[in-house]
Amino acid sequence: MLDTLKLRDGGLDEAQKAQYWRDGFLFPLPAVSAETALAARVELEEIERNWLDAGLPQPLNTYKRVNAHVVMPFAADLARDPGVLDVVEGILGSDILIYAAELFIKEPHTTQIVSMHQDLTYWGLGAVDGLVTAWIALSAATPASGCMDFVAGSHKEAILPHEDTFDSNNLLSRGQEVKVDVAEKDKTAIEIHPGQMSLHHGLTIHGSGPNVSDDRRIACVVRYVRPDVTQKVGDCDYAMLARGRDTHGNFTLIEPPEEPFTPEAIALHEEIRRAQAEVMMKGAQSATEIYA
Ligand SMILES: O=C(O)CCC(=O)C(=O)O
Repeated sequence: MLDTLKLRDGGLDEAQKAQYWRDGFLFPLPAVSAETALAARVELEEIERNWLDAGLPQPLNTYKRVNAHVVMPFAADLARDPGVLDVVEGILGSDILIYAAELFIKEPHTTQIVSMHQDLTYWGLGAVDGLVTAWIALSAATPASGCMDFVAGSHKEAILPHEDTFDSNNLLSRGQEVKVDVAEKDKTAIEIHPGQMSLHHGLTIHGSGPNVSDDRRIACVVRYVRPDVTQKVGDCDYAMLARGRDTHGNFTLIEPPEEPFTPEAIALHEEIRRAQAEVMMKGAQSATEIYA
């Protein structure tokens, strides 16, 4: 287990920024305190108890996997946490929008994996540098619990061809897999612990294995964009202002929720999900529940 990287005045120093741009990822970074991570997990598990069978328009899993920050206050709070944003600012600059927040959960002793892929493949945003993902651990992410593996330097590639598998054992929407054989020796295991995070570039090849541990592997995964990023495939797209100003107006700005699953937030979530499904599922040969 690596030591947490030391920040300078809460942010990245020049060597850490250079490492991110060289490798396409950086970890283990402090995100929130272990207490805050635990409180977020408790809130998530309360939502799982209270809302699973509460007659939501979509299955609860859809709200967890797609734009959780629109309907779950704890996800919007984590995404706007000043400690996280101070670090993200070192990559994107001082104007920061939240493009998405997703809960990637692997239950103990399950076989679900994430195939090796590049995030930007189906998002309609192009092969941009202005998107970074903060993967915030709410439980231990270790090789046993199915932590992510990154391929260093792979963000310098274009968007590579991917194949859709629609495999139900794959947590990704299309089960997409990059058509490149990644050797085990080229993978870096991203072990992080509750309250820590990793950052990765939108083109970095990454995936993760099954959770053979006794605990759930829970991450709140936040995608941040600079305001100059644009949706190039869909007619419109959405983002939440996290810090600074929206200097470009490329996204419809949305507000964080005050309570879980208010009717207004559910309606907004559906509007965004439909717009993003047009882009995410373009050309797909099969359907998937979260973007149905
Ligand atoms: O949580 C995982 O194992 C994979 C998440 C992922 O693909 C991502 O954060 O881009």
